Amino acid sequence: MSASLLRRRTLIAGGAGLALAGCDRVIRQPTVREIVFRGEDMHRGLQRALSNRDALAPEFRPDQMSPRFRTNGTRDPGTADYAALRAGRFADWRLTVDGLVTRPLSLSLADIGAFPQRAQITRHDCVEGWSAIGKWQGPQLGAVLRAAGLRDGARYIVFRCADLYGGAPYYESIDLVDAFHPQTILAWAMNDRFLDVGHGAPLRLRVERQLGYKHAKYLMRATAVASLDGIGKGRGGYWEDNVDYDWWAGI
Ligand SMILES: Nc1nc2c(c(=O)[nH]1)N[C@H]1C(S)=C(S)[C@@H](COP(=O)(O)O)O[C@H]1N2
Ligand SMILES: [Mo]
Repeated sequence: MSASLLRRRTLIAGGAGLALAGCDRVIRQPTVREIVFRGEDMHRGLQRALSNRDALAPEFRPDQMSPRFRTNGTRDPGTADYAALRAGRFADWRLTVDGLVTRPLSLSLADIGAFPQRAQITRHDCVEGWSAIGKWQGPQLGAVLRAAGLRDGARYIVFRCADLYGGAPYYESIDLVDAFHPQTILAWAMNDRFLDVGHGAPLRLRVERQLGYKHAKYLMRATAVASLDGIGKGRGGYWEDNVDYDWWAGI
């Protein structure tokens, strides 16, 4: 083997972190240097995973919107309380914003509409394997949380809904990275109309970097908490607690 070929072979072996080059195989223990590089790769991967959480979900053109957007989970909460709110066209509905905030809020739909609005055409991905593209409009959750003023120690926002699962309101939670993500909105409009009952009237969460079950419909309450320990069975959501779905449902 010539000297230059040998150098080349060494380079290949070092660069790829593998002891494999040409037609012969050398089995040996990885060097410290290789182990360190592998660790660095892992570290970088982790960093990427974390910083990617600020990335935007794809947005689509109006002509890409799904002609039909199915409903899933609860299609009507069906409680007397919800029926009364619905009969009054949600004039008496309020979103309670409480927990670790300096100014607890009770927001009407008019209040929700008075925040700066964001509209986005995004793809909804349900864990059950269907997707649909729709247009959503409402204030950024971050703006609402700033109005309430998060207190030190707040780390998660817990949502409680008007529909009941086993007698208790459907609940979900997200951390502050998702809560302040620019595409995380409280949507009162879908496809340029008021949200219908099937899709979560009068208000639902859109948290576009996560799977469908995180997008709580029929919102009644958003609570800032330090920990998910006291919420349900402690995993942060109805499905997480009862069907072992992941709390982090990033897509
Ligand atoms: N309150 C509440 N929110 C919910 C659900 C539910 O049953 N109750 N189902 C979730 C699931 S699994 C999905 S896929 C979406 C479905 O939203 P859609 O009915 O608008 O398609 O809502 C999510 N949010
Ligand atoms: Mo879903």
